[in-house]
Amino acid sequence: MVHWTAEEKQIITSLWCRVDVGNVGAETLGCMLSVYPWTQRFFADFGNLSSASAICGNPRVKAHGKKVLTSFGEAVKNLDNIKGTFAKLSELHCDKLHVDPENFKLLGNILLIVLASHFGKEFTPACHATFHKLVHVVAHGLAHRYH
Ligand code: HNI
Repeated sequence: MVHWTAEEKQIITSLWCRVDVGNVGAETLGCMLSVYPWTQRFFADFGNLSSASAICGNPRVKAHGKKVLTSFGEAVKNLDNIKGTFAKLSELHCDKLHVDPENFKLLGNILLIVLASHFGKEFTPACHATFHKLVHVVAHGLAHRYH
């Protein structure tokens, strides 16, 4: 099981309660779709994803980004049981959606960049290291069904 120090838990919860899941979620998902365009194939019914500005303005991207980041917040609430928390979602992404688990890592890395840009200097190296660990654990939890 993953171990979190008291300091790591403190860093995660104190930053996360200030994350605007709507904005950060939309930006993170939008950025993934722009920078890694092959991820668009999972969202074929989302409408216009033909350019970065189309992606940014796409209401389905915004809504889904919020949904994904809200779900990510469940990991923050359940740091000691991330695998269990994402068991059902892992089944969905694997069995139904057939999402390549590599993409969870891509999304996690983008989330780090978006958080760093939102929080600026407050996103200290300790913060970065802790969130890096968190996105890794979440990606691992979501990929669990594939193992
Ligand atoms: Ni993901 C649906 C959470 C990464 C493709 N995804 C969901 C839902 C949640 C969710 C919650 C809604 C489930 C439901 O309707 O019951 N996804 C997460 C989380 C991460 C993640 C927490 C990573 C941190 N998903 C990804 C990635 C891809 C992805 C990286 C593809 C590249 N997800 C999907 C697709 C759907 C989806 C596709 C269905 C979308 C729809 O509504 O049609």
